[in-house]
Amino acid sequence: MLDANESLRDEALVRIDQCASEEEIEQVRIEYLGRKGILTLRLRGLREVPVEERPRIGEQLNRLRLLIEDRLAARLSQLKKQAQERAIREESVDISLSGSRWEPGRVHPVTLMMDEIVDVFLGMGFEIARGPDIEDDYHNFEALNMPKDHPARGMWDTFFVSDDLVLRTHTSPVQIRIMEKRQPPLQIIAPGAVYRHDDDATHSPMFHQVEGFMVDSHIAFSDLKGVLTHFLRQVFREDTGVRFRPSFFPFTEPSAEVDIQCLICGGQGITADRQSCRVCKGSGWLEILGAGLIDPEVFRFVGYDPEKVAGFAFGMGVERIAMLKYGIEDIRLFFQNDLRFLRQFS
Ligand code: FA5
Repeated sequence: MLDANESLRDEALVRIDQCASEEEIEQVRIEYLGRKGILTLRLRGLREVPVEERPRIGEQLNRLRLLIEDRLAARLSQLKKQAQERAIREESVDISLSGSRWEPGRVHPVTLMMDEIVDVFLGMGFEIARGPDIEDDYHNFEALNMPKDHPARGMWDTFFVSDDLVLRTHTSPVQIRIMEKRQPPLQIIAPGAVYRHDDDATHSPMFHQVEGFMVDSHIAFSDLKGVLTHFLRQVFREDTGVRFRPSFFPFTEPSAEVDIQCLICGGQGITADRQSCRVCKGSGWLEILGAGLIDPEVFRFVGYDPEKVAGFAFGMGVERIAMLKYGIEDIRLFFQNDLRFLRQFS
């Protein structure tokens, strides 16, 4: 009996030493000390041992149980320590490795241009307003004096969302939304994205406009000329020539296209090597925005009395201004995310 217990002890200690995980330790514990474990059964079998032998063998078995319990606990803590050391080793940072480079981000050139434009108008006391990109037919066309089926709507190649909703084709609907809610005097700019079914080197299906308008009791065309001339001379050069050319928009009367003197040929129409200027196509002028005095019909739509108020409005393409300012020939460069292009602006 004593020999049998000794060999049980040797065998159990070897098994414990061989355990390589917490799961294996648990398995060995159940095998020896569980309800039907080898040692548990032996302790229960003491009843069959002759009375005079029982104390000695009982004591031996109890010592064996304590020994197995101790060795299991010791092996378990040894395994945990090893696992911890391995984790520390594996997670440690190798400070001799070269670091990864983080490129600082830059503001997109269209955002830079937009901020510059907005800044000049804030300096003149204008306030910023915004409108929705998905606009209803009424605000995008009808209240801007373009009834349904009117041919003037053809000036804007429209993306339709539904019969009544469009992706706004210009920022002019913001004029209507503000005037519906507020009374003059108003001095507002409305920057934002607009959408047209257009796509070539100078036209993009999504681009940005800055709308501006001023409404009060005595606004004249000379106010429009003063504001826009100041703006253009701030963004371009102080001596930039500015020209107002008669044009047509259904929501302004009279209307004008505003040109600046060509920045490449200095308004000569020919370059230093006596070639016709490619940028202004030999005309010496570059079209930059549309403008005019707000049509009395538009005032009637928003409930203003056209006998009592007057105003001007203008709308410009931000990408076009950036193209002229930085000599960029293809509008698509702004949206292709080529870092070699984008990195040139800061
Ligand atoms: C308008 O959109 C008018 N709402 C502007 C206006 C406002 C006039 C208030 C009078 C009073 P137009 O369609 O011309 O007008 O566009 C204005 C500017 O947007 C153009 O001068 C041009 O710079 C720019 N633009 C027009 N279409 C595109 C396009 N597809 N891609 C990039 N820029 C464009």
